[in-house]
Amino acid sequence: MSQNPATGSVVVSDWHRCKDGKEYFNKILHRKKRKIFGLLESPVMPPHVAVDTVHYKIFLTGKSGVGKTALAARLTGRNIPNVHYETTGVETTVVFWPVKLRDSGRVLFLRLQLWDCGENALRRFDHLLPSCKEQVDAVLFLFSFTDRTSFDDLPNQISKWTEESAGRLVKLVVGTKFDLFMHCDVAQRDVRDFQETWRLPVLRVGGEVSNGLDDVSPLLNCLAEQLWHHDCVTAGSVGLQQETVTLL
Ligand SMILES: Nc1nc2c(ncn2[C@@H]2O[C@H](COP(=O)(O)OP(=O)(O)O)[C@@H](O)[C@H]2O)c(=O)[nH]1
Ligand SMILES: [Mg+2]
Repeated sequence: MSQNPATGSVVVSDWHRCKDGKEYFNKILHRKKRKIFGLLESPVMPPHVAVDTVHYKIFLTGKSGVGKTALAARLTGRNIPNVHYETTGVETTVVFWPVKLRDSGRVLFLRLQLWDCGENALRRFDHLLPSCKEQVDAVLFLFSFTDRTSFDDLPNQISKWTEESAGRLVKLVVGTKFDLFMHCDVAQRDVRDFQETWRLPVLRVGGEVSNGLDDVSPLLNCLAEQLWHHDCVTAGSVGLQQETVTLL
């Protein structure tokens, strides 16, 4: 697997704050709040604006109560459930996110389908995990800053997915409940050490969901970068293989 791209090297960071991004970000907002998209809905751009939409399937994993359902809500601009109840099966949510590629200036709409599955349901129904894994593009490994065991279990979780996927997957780590610093159980030094050892991006989330895009843009841009870079590397290596076959 190639090295992860540096933050901001693939897509324009903070594009949601730039003037030329406004037209695109307006399509995912409604009265200054995030627009909720159903499974069959998508942002509609005027005919003269050609934008390709790239589809990705993203699986959220982490122990029960770590904040998977809350993260899916946060990324779509919905309120976080105050009371924890175990997700009863699989819940899928669609997030649209426009990005501008730094090299070419090309604009893409990412359509991220988030798959959030309750841990109990996964244990009880054997068919759920295979369908979550089918054609998955990225896995978000969640740990909670207030639960040390969820952090300590990350290497185990990541290794399991790495063995199976053989580098086909984008992996990101998300630390939740970063707002509950009084109860923090994971030191920043430990996070830095983890990041150096595993060479995976670690993002931090927490607090109330805001209506603005500042809250979600670091995570969504980071995910966009990793996914697009991964696609380019895969397409490049496929191209090379085909060239070799033609030469032979
Ligand atoms: N303060 C705070 N609470 C959170 C955060 N994320 C999740 N929670 C709370 O933690 C509990 C479990 O979250 P949930 O998303 O249902 O966990 P899941 O079992 O992994 O889906 C809920 O009561 C949420 O309100 C966060 O970032 N900050
Ligand atoms: Mg849940």
